[in-house]
Amino acid sequence: MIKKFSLLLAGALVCLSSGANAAETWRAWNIHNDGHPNTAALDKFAELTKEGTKGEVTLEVFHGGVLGSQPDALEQVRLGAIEVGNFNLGPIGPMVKEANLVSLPFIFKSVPHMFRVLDGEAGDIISKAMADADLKPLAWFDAGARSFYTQKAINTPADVEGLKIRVMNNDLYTSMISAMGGNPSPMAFSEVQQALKTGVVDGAENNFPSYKNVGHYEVTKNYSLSEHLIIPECICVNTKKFEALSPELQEAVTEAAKEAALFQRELWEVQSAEARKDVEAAGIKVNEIADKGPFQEAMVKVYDDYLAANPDMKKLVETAQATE
Ligand code: GTR
Repeated sequence: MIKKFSLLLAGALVCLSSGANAAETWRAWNIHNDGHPNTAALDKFAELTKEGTKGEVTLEVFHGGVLGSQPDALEQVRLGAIEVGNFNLGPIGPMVKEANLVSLPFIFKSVPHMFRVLDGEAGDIISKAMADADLKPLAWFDAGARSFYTQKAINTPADVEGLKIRVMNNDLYTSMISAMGGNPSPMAFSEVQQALKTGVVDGAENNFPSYKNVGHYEVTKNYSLSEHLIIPECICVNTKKFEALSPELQEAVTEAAKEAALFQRELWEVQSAEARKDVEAAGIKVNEIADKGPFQEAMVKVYDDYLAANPDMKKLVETAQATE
């Protein structure tokens, strides 16, 4: 009897350590609420993962940033305390140097150009570096372009002078605002609306869905289309958790992420146009900037300083710039 029991126990242990049949539940972090395209895309990812892995991997998605701020959640995923999340590559830059490519202002000519860069050699280098840092990207989301919103319209870099502008956590964004004579204020996303309302900051920058979805449009009057940053987002998973899955399950989860990303990109196109219309209907003035040249010129110093401090990033920058 004892012998039989120990055999059974040994069998169970082998099974557990190989991870062969152990069904997994992964926690997924999402900063956005209902009504944002990424929320729908993450729910889709959960549905497709369950289907594709036949219930071997189940995702429990936590929306609205309830599992913590983005920089905290990134650390949690790296540690394996949260398994997966939809992250903006902006706050990943300080953790994974290669990912900072996308945070150089005006590095991409357009969203399609950004996807072409990610699908090429530069994307492979970024993906590998992120995976090595325990943030393996399974698929890329569209996040449009980020523009400034403030009380008065911005037409030239001089209009940013003296303004306190909220940015995400990344030294490149602080340099970007400083290069225009503004005062950068890094802050968690969840604090921005209150900071705008109370005048702690004069403005912020984001895409239309985020501007609308968390009510930033209620407390700023002008959205000026500087489109200075085009930052991709990822579905990123803790590398070790992912690699502990069987090759079949890895493939199924990757497929689910890629399909969810295609869904996200379609939704993004429709819903970011809708978000623009909605804020305009609510009285926001969307200000077209006739000439973005002066903004690009103001960024020369940002590139120079950055490349002087990170000469090993030069090749990656050139690869992105040379991508048609
Ligand atoms: C949004 C993005 C979030 C977060 C936020 C921010 O556009 O989807 O992940 O980065 O911007 O400004 O903090």
